[in-house]
Amino acid sequence: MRATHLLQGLGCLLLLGVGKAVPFSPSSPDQDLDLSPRAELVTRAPTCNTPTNRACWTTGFNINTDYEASFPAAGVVRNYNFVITEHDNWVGGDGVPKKKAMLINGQFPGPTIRADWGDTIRVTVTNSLRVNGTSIHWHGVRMFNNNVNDGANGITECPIPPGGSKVYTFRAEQYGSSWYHSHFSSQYANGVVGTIQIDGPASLPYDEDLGVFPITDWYYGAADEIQHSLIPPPGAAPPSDNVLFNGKHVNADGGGSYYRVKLKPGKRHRLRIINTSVDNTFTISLVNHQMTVIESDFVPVNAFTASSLFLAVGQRYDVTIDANQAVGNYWFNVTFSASGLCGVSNMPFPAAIIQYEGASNTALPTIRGTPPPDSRCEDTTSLVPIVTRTAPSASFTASPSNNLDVNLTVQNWQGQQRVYWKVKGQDMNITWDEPTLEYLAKGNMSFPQRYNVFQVPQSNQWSFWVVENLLGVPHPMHLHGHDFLILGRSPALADPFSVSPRRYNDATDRSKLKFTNPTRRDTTMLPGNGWLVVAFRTDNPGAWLFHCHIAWHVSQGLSIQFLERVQDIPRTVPLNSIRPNCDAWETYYAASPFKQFDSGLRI
Ligand SMILES: *[C@@H]1O[C@H](CO)[C@@H](O)[C@H](O)[C@H]1NC(C)=O
Ligand SMILES: *[C@@H]1O[C@H](CO)[C@@H](O)[C@H](O)[C@H]1NC(C)=O
Ligand SMILES: *[C@@H]1O[C@H](CO)[C@@H](O)[C@H](O)[C@H]1NC(C)=O
Ligand SMILES: *[C@@H]1O[C@H](CO)[C@@H](O)[C@H](O)[C@H]1NC(C)=O
Ligand SMILES: *[C@@H]1O[C@H](CO)[C@@H](O)[C@H](O)[C@H]1NC(C)=O
Ligand SMILES: *[C@@H]1O[C@H](CO)[C@@H](O)[C@H](O)[C@H]1NC(C)=O
Ligand SMILES: [Cu+2]
Repeated sequence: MRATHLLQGLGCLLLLGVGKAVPFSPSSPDQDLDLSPRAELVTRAPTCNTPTNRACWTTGFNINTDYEASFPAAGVVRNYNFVITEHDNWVGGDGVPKKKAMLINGQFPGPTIRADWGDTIRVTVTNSLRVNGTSIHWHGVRMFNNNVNDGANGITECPIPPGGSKVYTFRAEQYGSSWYHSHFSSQYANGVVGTIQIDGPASLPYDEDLGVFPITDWYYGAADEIQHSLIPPPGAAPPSDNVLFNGKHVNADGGGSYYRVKLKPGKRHRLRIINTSVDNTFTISLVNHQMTVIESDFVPVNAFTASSLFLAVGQRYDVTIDANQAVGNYWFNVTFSASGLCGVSNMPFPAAIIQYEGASNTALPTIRGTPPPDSRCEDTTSLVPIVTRTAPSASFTASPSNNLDVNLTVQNWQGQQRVYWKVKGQDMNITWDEPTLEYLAKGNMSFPQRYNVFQVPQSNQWSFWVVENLLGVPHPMHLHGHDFLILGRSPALADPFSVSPRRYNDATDRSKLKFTNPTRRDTTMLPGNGWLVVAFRTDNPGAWLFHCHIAWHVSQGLSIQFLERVQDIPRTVPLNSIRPNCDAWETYYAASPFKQFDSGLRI
């Protein structure tokens, strides 16, 4: 195996962050909507959104509305009940038993949360696991003035103990497609994950909305055991056992079945593709069809057409697909980078099937198609957001204070060698029952070094960060509480291990940065032995994680937290609201034989 392979699996730690601050004033009474995935909403917003005009939403709100400035008044409250349970040798959607599954409402993927733009979402999470805590992070949800609902245990809350429950409440200020997942160590690799669909305007007309389409790597082992096996060097991530499309796929022995995406001939369909992987990043392509991207993460973009798309863990693409080919079945392929740098799978050619109405329900596609160009593990930065943002170039100075370097070390831990990922020389290692917000509640600003706290105190300023990768392994970097502007990065190389680290050099690299409406999203790739410059505006007080979204890496420490406008946090969120759950967790954990053995954070 190549060294690059070995390193790719090193765990990142993830931190979750949730925010909440704006008082909610729902205009209609709560309704209990027991929505199975893709079920129609009981109550829809009145809308001018039609197949010929998707840009329209409702009076005063359309595709050009800046949703960081305004969004529709509180509509319906969407109530969900999530009960997380534990299952041994659970037979998943590919027909193979998984040693340990942890499922929401007994299903994988978990229930789809569906709401209209502006609605209030309220999810009651009950932990019915045997011994694990849990916390649920709502990936990409801005959580404006709502840090306490970000679901990052050890940062914004204590874990929910077995037998406990917690209500998460937040507004659907953004619209589009996303997902949620446990942030308790590598628990989401056991199945604690589901999708979010928030209906709103779109940058292109389409006829049919096919809903969410999560694609994920899948492991037959138990997440805890895999994570334990990564403690000693090289600590490299294992290949996934399979790749599931909306929870389904064939298995290596020929069992299981392909997921079929149904298209209506002659119609234009919207599909919300979400990478809910633990480790694997991949490229998708459709035999004989193009995809038109209309939104990336929660950011609507000028529509553009592509024959293949690379999705890092956590990234989403809303695409339209025209059913303009002969009625039949076509492969929907997932392809891994030949470099192995973006993860590997024991399932070499994962695929779903695009099936036209009128085509055989059982026949397999016959055209193999052409493999897409190798992604080199690099996401596109040519997306053009419809609502523009410009960062002031004069405000950007690269200095040691905004430099974050990512490196790997091996250190002694409890008498054995252990792999750590460090940012600026420190691996993240939080204490579950002392979240950052608890420190603030006590008025204690003396955070342990291992909390990796970076203060951004000024209000409504642009905050610039230069991230440098001192190793060849690329990392999908995710920020909570914000979309960041991707100002620039070094190009991905076919073999990033062949060069020494390329650091950001202001004299030669500044001219390569794009300050005027660059790609804006919440997750992007940090190139191997390369650099990345991102910027966000300090408009959302809170403790927000910035971490690698490879669950194994976040568990191994690859995370920091931005403590944004700490003086404003207490007036935007009720810090004492986290106390009851923390009390319950402390009581539980003191008596539990199952202790934290990693950063405590994973996506
Ligand atoms: C989480 O649960 C798994 C499976 O029950 C167990 O093996 C592991 O020790 C638990 N970890 C923690 C930290 O509770
Ligand atoms: C999902 O993200 C992971 C990690 O970045 C990546 O290895 C995988 O290829 C992605 N999957 C898709 C379908 O893009
Ligand atoms: C798509 O997937 C199918 C089924 O695994 C495979 O036979 C075909 O070669 C793949 N095509 C491409 C372009 O990867
Ligand atoms: C990165 O880590 C390696 C191994 O621990 C170490 O030798 C090297 O000096 C580190 N690089 C920097 C720039 O700190
Ligand atoms: C603040 O937290 C630090 C780190 O846990 C601790 O050492 C210190 O005693 C605390 N200070 C106060 C005033 O509680
Ligand atoms: C995290 O920090 C605690 C407290 O200092 C320490 O006991 C533990 O070993 C650390 N965990 C790791 C994985 O280094
Ligand atoms: Cu990583």
